[in-house]
Amino acid sequence: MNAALPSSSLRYRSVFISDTHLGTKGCRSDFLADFLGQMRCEQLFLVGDIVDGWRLRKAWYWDANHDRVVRAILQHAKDGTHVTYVPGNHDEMFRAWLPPAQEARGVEVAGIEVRREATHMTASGKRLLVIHGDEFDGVVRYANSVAHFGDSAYTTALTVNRWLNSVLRLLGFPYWSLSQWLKQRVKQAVKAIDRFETALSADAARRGFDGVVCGHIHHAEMRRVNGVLYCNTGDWVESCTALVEHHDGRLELLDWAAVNKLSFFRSKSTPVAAEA
Ligand SMILES: [Mn+2]
Repeated sequence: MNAALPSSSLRYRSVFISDTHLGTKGCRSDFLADFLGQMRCEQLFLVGDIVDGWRLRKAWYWDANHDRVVRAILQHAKDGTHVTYVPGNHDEMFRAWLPPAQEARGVEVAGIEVRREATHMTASGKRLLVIHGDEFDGVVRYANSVAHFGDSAYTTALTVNRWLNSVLRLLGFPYWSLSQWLKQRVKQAVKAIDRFETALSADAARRGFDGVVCGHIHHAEMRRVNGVLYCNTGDWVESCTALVEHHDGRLELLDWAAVNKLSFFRSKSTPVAAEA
């Protein structure tokens, strides 16, 4: 475990990850296990939806890489990294054990501190609120499906649209624009993301924080929103991103897949257990 010597560039003061969704097929546990095994940090924050046990889902999925991820996290704790776990809505079962959000300490489990929310002080003196973000679902009204359309998906959609409309014409139906529908969906998604960022930043500002670190919407971002630093760690289903703090307090969004030129089409190693 963690046998490979980490390159000095993978040493951080703190690392924040969220939305890994362990227990689902979508989790890029292979990439995540590599990242966790290679990096070193003083503080590791697990910002929710780490394990996906949402409403006792029927399609539980676990393979050797999911094991590697869990072992790597426990190893970090053993090696002296302060690991903080802030559960999200998909791992809300852990929330039941916890004292109210603003209490000084959480509950310690296997060397990991589990808390409803956390505060982090950067090396440069910035005070950050660390929360998953689903607390704001009531305020943020999402589009029916907050879809993520990449350029290639969009191009494919347009091709499908041409075929679809040939069929519709043959059957005597009027033209239906998939691209307009998709554009509308994307617009709604962008608006929802904006509402989320605004709501969290406003709350962090109201509570006197310099910034907020969150997850939940699977959209990695680091930007100033109304004078507050808004950081979203992204996810390990699609983006494979982490927020890292360098030793001088500098924050950076690390795109693990891009840095390592990983292909999302690469198949994962053979699963040891898979249940549908
Ligand atoms: Mn979530």
